[in-house]
Amino acid sequence: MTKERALITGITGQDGSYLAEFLIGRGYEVFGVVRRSSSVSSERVAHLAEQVTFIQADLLDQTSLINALRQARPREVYNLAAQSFVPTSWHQPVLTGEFTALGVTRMLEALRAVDRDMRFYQASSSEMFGNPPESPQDETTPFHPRSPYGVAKVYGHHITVNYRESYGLFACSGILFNHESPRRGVEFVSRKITQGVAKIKLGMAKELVLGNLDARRDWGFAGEYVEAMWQMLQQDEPDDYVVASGIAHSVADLVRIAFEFVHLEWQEFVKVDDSLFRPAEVDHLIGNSSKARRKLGWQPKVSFPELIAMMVDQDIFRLRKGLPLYAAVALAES
Ligand code: NAP
Ligand code: G4F
Repeated sequence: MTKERALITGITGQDGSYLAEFLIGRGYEVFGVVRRSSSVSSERVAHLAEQVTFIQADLLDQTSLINALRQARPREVYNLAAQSFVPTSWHQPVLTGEFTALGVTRMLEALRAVDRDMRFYQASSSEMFGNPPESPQDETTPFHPRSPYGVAKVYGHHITVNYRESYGLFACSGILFNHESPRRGVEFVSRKITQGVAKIKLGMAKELVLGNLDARRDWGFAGEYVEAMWQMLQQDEPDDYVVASGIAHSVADLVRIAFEFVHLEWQEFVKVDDSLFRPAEVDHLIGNSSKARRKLGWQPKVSFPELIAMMVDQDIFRLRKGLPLYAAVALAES
């Protein structure tokens, strides 16, 4: 039987690695877009190297995207690539716009040029809500982004909807709230905390320096959020969905639970540095994913404390074994 084919941009990132695993598990032939770099950035997918076909292309280069689609001929295209770190978007606003906003149009144009029947998933973000007028946020909540990243994602969302309405493409926008994992980038607050706690526990660090502890987010486990992406592309009609746990916690809660897991008092180790506060903060996000639960049958299973425990546990395991930062570790190993 011929395998279904899927192409993932951003396959070397957190979500790309989980989505590739998930699709391979469902019998897909997976193609992954990687950009040229002088050093290899494929730690997260090293364990999948034999099962994925990597294609060199870049969101900045239209021709490379067209050629990637011509080579892979996928049924499903998952556009996960982006400049995804909010603070960097203030330092590199134009580049963030090029990758995270215009990159979406380049992908959609590539799809239009090669095969309009391909199904398209756009990785939209709860950062689009920014300072929202209502709580919790759902698919109808107006956007009020608070960073160049959030603004770029609003563009990516609207252009996806626009191409669906203009050209009849099967294009979906998944508005995902924060999702974390042991493969999360170390600059994001969850992993910065769990790695910091692991280092302190092992005597490799003495303190953990953070910014705004009062910010609240709706955090879930990336490994199960990628399933919602796939489910969106299996529906009869394309649509947009919020994917969230429906529970918000503060950064301070995350800190407390992570330190409790290793039986340490967080107050003895955590310092707040004002320079880590953002020019404009997103104070409180909480998602209402009832549409995804109803129509996709999706629902999260891993709780917030379980997620933090998993991340601290694996950070301790990696540090003890001297494993790379993003190496996939089987849960049973750690
Ligand atoms: P991530 O770990 O930062 O991964 C980003 C990926 O994009 C990497 O594979 C990176 O490749 C690739 N990339 C960046 N610029 C590129 C370019 N010019 N051409 C080709 N590839 C490029 O992000 P993530 O957490 O997996 O998130 C996946 C997507 O979901 C992103 O679009 C993000 O904005 C969005 N999102 C994430 C969350 C979340 O909580 N994680 C929530 C909502 C939405 P390199 O390895 O070469 O850098
Ligand atoms: O972990 P963060 O950097 O994630 P943020 O800004 O919410 O963005 C992430 O989630 C979005 C979905 O809503 C994605 F679209 C986006 O790509 C990314 O994956 O920061 C979370 C909160 C912020 O309020 C920040 O001010 O944590 C606060 N924080 C406090 N101290 C910190 C720190 N954030 C970071 N990165 N580092 C700190 O030391």
